[in-house]
Amino acid sequence: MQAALIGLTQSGKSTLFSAVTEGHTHAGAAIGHQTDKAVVKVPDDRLAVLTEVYQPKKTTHATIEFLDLPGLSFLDEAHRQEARRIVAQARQADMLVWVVRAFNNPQAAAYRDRINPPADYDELNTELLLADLELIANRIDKLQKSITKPTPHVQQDKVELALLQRCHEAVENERPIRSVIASPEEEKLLRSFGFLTLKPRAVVVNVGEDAIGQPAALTAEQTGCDTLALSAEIEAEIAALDPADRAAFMEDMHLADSAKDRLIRICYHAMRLISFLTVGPDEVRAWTIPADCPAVEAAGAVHSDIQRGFIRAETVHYDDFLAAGKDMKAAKAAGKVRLEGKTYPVRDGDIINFRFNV
Ligand SMILES: Nc1nc2c(ncn2[C@@H]2O[C@H](COP(=O)(O)OP(=O)(O)O)[C@@H](O)[C@H]2O)c(=O)[nH]1
Ligand SMILES: [Mg+2]
Repeated sequence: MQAALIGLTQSGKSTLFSAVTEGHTHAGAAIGHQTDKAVVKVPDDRLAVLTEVYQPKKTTHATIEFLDLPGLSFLDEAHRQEARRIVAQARQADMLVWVVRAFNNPQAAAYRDRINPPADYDELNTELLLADLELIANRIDKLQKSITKPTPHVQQDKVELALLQRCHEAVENERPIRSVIASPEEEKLLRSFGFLTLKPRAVVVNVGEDAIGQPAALTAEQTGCDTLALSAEIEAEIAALDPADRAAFMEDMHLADSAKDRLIRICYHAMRLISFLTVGPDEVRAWTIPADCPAVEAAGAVHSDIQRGFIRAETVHYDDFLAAGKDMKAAKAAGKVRLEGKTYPVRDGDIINFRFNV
C-alpha cells in the first residue's frame, strides 16, 4: 500500500520524505524533478514489548510505501503540463499526503512568493478537484454515446453514468468525490479511475522550527481529515541521528514524540489497514490486513496453507495480554484467550495463534 506526498513546489515534500524514510534519498529526488519511493516500517510500540517478552530470533514490523512526487506548479501552461504528469502518478497511490508550506526560508523561494498555508491549501484543493472534473467529464461524454447503442453492457454503463453525474455535480460544487460515495460497491466501480478526491488523505502543515507547538494555520476542522503540524527539517534531522541520541535532541526541541512516526501511523490507518500480531521464539511480527478482515483471510496473510486448513484463531488482544502481566498463561486463566472462527473480524492488536490442519 502506497501513500504519495503531494503539494506545491518547495513545500518540503522531499525533506519530509527523507524524514519518513530515515534518509533514503537519491540525487534525482534532491533536484526535485523525479519521483522517489521507499518502504518504511510502521512504528508499533507493542512489538518492542512483545520482543522483550518472547526474545525471538527476529522482529518484523508492518510496512507501507511512501512516494515522493515532484512539486506541483500552476503558474503557466508548461508547468500545468508537468502537473498533469505528476497527478497521473498520484492517481496510482492508495492515499495522498498533502504537504502545505508554512515555514519561512529565504533560501527556498516560496510558491507565488507567499507563505500562506490556507491559500496554498485552497489552490491545491481546487486543482485536484479540476483534475478529477476533467476525467469525469471525459468519461461521461463516452458513456452518453455508448448508451445509445444496444451493447451487452448498456445497463452497466447507465449505472456508471448516473454515478459519475453525481460525482460531477459534487466536484463542480467544490466537494470531493468521497462526499457522494454511498457504498463500497460504488467505490469499487470508481476505483480504476484513481480519482484524487476519492482517496483517503492526510494533511501535513510544514511549519518553521520556531513555530513548533504553536497553533497551526490549518486544522483538522478546516481540512476534514487528519492534519499534522510538524517541521520536516527538524524531523529529517532527528531521523538522521543515531537512534540513541534522538531522545535528548527531541527533549531539547520540546518535542514529546516523533511527528514522523505519528504521520506513518496516521497513513496506515487512513488506508484502512490494521495489524494483528504473532508471537513465538522464532519471530514476533505485525501483519497487515484490511480493517474488518475475517480471521480466515488474516490466516492467509501468514500462509495460504493456514488459510486452507484453518480450524480456529486462538486470539487474545494485546491490551488484555498486557493487563495479564504479559503472561499468556495468566491471560488464559483470566479467560482472555478466545477461540475464534473463520468469520471473526480481526481487531488491530489481536495476538493470534492459528490452529490449522493441512
Ligand atoms: N526552514 C525550513 N526549511 C525547510 C523545511 N522543509 C523544507 N525546507 C527547505 O525548503 C526547500 C524545499 O524543500 P523540499 O523538501 O525540496 O521541497 P519540495 O519541493 O516540496 O520537495 C529546501 O531548501 C529545504 O531545505 C522546514 O521545515 N523548515
Ligand atoms: Mg521535492
